[in-house]
Amino acid sequence: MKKLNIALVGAGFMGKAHVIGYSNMPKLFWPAPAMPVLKTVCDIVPEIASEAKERFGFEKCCTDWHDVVNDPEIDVVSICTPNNKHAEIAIAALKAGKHVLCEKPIASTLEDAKAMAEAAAETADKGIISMNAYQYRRVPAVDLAKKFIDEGLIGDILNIRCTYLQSWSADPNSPLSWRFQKSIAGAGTLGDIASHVIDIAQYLGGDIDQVVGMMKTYIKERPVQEGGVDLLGTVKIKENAVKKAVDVDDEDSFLVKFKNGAVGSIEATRNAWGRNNFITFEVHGTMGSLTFNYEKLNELNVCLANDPDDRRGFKTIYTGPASPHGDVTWNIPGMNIGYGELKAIEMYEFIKAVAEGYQPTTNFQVGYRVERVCDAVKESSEKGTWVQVKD
Ligand code: SOE
Repeated sequence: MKKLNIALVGAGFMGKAHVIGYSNMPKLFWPAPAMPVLKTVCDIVPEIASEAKERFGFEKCCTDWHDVVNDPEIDVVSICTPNNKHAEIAIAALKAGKHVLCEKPIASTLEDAKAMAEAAAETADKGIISMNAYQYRRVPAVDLAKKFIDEGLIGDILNIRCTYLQSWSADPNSPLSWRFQKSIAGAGTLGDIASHVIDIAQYLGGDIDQVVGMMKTYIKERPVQEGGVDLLGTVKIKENAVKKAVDVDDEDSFLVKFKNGAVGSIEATRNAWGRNNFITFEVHGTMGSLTFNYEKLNELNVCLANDPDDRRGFKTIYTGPASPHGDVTWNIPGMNIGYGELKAIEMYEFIKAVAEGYQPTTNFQVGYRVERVCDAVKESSEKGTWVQVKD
């Protein structure tokens, strides 16, 4: 079986998720499209790099990403750094002939996102694969929703309502990670999590054409965390810690018009106590409705208009072996999958695309389109008007 040497750049929380995905993929999907080999892990913090080598089982570690991009042994670069580093690493890796899986949002600026999409388009001709890590569209229940839509079972889509609500930054004393700094993250909630549901909305409903919305920052400063590690509010900071300004959005709410005439809404915040990874959508069509909530990710709710009047209502489908990506699920529906299996699905899609030589559904062009929607939301929030998403 073909082997692909993987380099991971950025060994924090998301780096761990990529490793779990690569390691478990062949155990769940067999025969695997190719065998990922954990070759090199790179992190700018030397202790994190060497700990990740030992913990995750990489053969080598380093602290400078140029070393992996210039290493002829490396086939694939998985980018899990803060957003402002995505473009330079991804473009250099693509130009060096490496396949690239990059975390979302694609970049911290629209210019960088465009440059990445252009580099991906140029190198695609040479068989180089790019992918953005918009994994939630690959949840089996979400893919099943897409199947219902594609098969015309809920008719023409009228409305798609999405939310992504989390709670990890609701405490004003949770640390000022890079996710609250515009120079590193580019945007706050918008790029970090609204981007996921923008991707899902466009996956299910086609391209978004126009947006009108608002963005708000409630918590204007946060205590500085020591050590530079992205602790996502799980750590308590010392009471007298220095506070610094937050210059990104906490909360985004916007209405959308799709190119196909459907309408919808998207809301996102990381400050909603009690909401943890509350990714939801409702799709209403002329012939039925679909609803999903990631906090119950093994369930899709379906209501079909043609059911008899006295028994029309939502029924719950529990995803399992018969569902999209059923290999990843256990033998009996209801045994359920979680975030770890989802990462294995993501790596399966990526490695399969690399092994078979086609661009996956969340390639850099798709990531760039999400970024253009985000940019239109920013402009709309400043101007208070509907804004056209640039084509
Ligand atoms: C933090 O909000 C975060 O880690 C996001 O960056 C991820 O994209 C999301 O999937 C989980 O939450």
